[in-house]
Amino acid sequence: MGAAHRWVKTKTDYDRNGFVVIPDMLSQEDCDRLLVEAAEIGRGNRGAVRGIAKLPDNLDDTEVLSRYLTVQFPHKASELIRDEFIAHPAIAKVLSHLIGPNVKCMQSMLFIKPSGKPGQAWHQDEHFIPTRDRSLAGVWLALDDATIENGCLWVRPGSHADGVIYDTAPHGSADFDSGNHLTGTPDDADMGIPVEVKRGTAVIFNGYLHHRSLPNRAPAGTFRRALVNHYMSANSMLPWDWDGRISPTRDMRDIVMVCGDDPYSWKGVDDITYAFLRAETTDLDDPNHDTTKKIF
Ligand SMILES: O=C(O)CCC(=O)C(=O)O
Repeated sequence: MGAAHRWVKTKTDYDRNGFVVIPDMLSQEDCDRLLVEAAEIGRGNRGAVRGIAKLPDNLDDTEVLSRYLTVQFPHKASELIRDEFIAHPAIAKVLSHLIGPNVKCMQSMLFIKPSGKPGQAWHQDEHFIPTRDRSLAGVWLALDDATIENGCLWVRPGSHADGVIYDTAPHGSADFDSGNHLTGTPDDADMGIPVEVKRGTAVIFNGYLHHRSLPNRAPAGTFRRALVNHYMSANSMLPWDWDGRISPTRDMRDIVMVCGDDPYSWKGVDDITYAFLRAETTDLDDPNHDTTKKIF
């Protein structure tokens, strides 16, 4: 199969299933560099991350990383992630085929997920990050082999296709971080399929796809690390209030261009988001636990 046909097949699969798996999106060396960077972020040795204080130098990487489930917006604290991995050429190339020639990024997340930490309940990313044209795509980059045991992604293939954002309700389970999961979908009991992948693989999924992950039940001292970036067509404005952190807006402009042109470049770009440690909300008895908020 020639390159052009391969791209057509990749796009057809993405449109039909709502996700594609692309092995070797990152080299093993890139994964190593990102894992070193993750530990430096965790030590407080990169830019400010709200919720992370500078740690003593004598802690090893495992001791450092075991403290964290997810760092939100790591590209705001890490030059490496911002300059090399948001608009990584291999990612830009695939997205230009899946989304269109003009692509921008508005979010990154660094999952550390040490053994014993919870998963993420069924959700749709467009519930949190609304685009006008349904072009949101998550690029989930495995930095460790992701397995059922250590909490890989699970997806419901084709669940994006009806273009409906479903309601959410408390899940009441300690297996999952945050409070809510999807409800009232065509089949809430659908277990979906696990997406077990090797390190360096990208799982690219549509913002309407129902997806989740289970807890990391692998032996103590191990991790299921992944860098997840969210992208969309730059032709669409982004009416995203950053989950209530900023005033309602027609077009959130804290974006990074990934490929092509920005039709709204005349608006300039903002610098309003910041890196922070995502609060873990598995303590469902905590009266301050806000089940309505979650950022993906
Ligand atoms: O990596 C995970 O555990 C969950 C990722 C996820 O839900 C997302 O990227 O939207």
